Amino acid sequence: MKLRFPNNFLLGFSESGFQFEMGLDQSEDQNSDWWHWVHDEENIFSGLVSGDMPEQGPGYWSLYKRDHDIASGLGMNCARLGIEWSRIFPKPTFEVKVDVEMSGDNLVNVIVDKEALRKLDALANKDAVEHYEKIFNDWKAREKTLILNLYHWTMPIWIHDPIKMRKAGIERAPSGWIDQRTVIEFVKFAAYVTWRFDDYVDLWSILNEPNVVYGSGFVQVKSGFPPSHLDLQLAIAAAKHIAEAHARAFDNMKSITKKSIGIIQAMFAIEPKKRDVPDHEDAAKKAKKVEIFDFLDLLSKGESMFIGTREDLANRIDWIGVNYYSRVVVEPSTGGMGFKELEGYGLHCTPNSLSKAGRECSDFGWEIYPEGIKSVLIDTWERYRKPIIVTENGIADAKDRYRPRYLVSHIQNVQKAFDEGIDIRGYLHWALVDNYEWAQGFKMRFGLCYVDYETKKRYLRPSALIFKGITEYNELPGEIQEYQELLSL
Ligand code: PGI
Repeated sequence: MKLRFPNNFLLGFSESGFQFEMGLDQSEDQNSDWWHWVHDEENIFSGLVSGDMPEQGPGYWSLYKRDHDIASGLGMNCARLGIEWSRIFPKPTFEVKVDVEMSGDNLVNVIVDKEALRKLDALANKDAVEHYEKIFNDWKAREKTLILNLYHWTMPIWIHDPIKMRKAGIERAPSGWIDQRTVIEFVKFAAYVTWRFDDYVDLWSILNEPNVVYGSGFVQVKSGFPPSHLDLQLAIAAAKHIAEAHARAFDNMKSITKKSIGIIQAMFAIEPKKRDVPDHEDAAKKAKKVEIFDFLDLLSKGESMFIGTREDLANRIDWIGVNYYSRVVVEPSTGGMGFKELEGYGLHCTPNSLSKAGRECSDFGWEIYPEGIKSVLIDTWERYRKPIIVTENGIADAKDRYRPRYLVSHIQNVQKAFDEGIDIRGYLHWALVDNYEWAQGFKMRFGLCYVDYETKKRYLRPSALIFKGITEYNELPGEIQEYQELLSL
């Protein structure tokens, strides 16, 4: 059976600045929190981060034409790119005055006017601005869709210095999202980027995976994510400020652009250990709310179980980006939030083993669970009724042993969701080429292309040709679906 996509369906790749840009020539950016974080001796020595350096990366800053050629060759019609705040504003923007309105502790309005934009333009690093223009222009000249995402986890060191937070105490260091001033500086950056680059951009996204930023930074502190400071109250403070940053950026961007503005969220299929057992089903429901939907509820309905009611944050999402990799299996727990994530399933498996359910697991130890993408898409659609794009889906698989089947089975499930009437506009793969996987460094290889980090050469993996086969006729032919059938053990 053939499964067809509509003609304007977006098929492409996603990437972020920090993970891809550095590697060649003058591309190193030392002005971000993450650059300092992964260079820190104590972080490396303790094993919190890998010791790999992002400046040895795939070098997209220099090789963007090459990567765009590859993507075009694979028939891709859409790219989701990231822009680095620390490149645009390597120096503080505090001196640019903007009107700010508070209601108690809540930041309810920020106005970045024309004069502020001109001052920001004077402060911006023109080399970086012009270089991004070249990159965007090269992609747009190919008549393709560009989604630009503003925040993919990195920020300038002048606003977030996680090492200094650890050494001097969080009160005595630039503390990123736990400091409300960060909201204002982020809104300036968002307004400036929209004003400067809107001509190139088809769809805007403000945040990539806010749930991971406060969750990994303040709760799952072994993840190697800055500032790695265990404190649930601070996680909530960060979440509140990130939500304010999104909403106030959204308001300012709306006065500059007519284009749709979305948010990208990390989604997992959250499933109960025992189906149809009420307290297990209940635990899964709670986990979904806490880990995935609470933040989106805040920005769509103005309601959060942690932050309360905020009318000024509601209706700030035009489209939703779904990043899906695997599932999480939970059981009830008396402590904590009422649920516990189980080892041996989903994200918590041994690399290259079989999960407790007998499913294959990636180099990262993430269980391959393709039907989960369908349920996540259905849940997201039913809850928000907004257009959806799968903005990330992929697998760490250096040898390309699992990826062909991963790719086909996930796209097949996206199509099934589409056939059920869900408004899905596209599927973007993570990633086009191998890149810097945050605290894990270069070991995790997510690329449709292998990268030789010595020479920066890109080599197509077999999966890349499968992707090409799908874009070629804009459908999943039966012949290719057979790759998926090998999956059942
Ligand atoms: O790990 C692969 C990719 C990253 O390279 C992207 O930057 C990031 O957006 N990925 C996987 C996820 N998110 C991203 C899924 C959620 C997740 C985040 C952190 C799972 C485990 C840890």
